[in-house]
Amino acid sequence: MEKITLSITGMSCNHCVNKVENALNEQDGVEKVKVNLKKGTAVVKFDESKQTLDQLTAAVSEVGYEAIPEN
Ligand SMILES: [Cu+2]
Repeated sequence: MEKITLSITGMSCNHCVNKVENALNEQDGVEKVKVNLKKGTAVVKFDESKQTLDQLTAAVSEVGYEAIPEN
């Protein structure tokens, strides 16, 4: 299991948080997602044999936000 933090640009309210959370939760192998609106981050726990960092950032940009890995 891998745990990463994404810096998310463009979130302004809880609606944005839900969109990002849902987009990440829908991805294969994603176990847990925690989005923090104030910090502008998403912490994602996922199975690295089923999911990639590139695919996760792509899923976020598909719903209209920019995701950059912090670690
Ligand atoms: Cu919003």
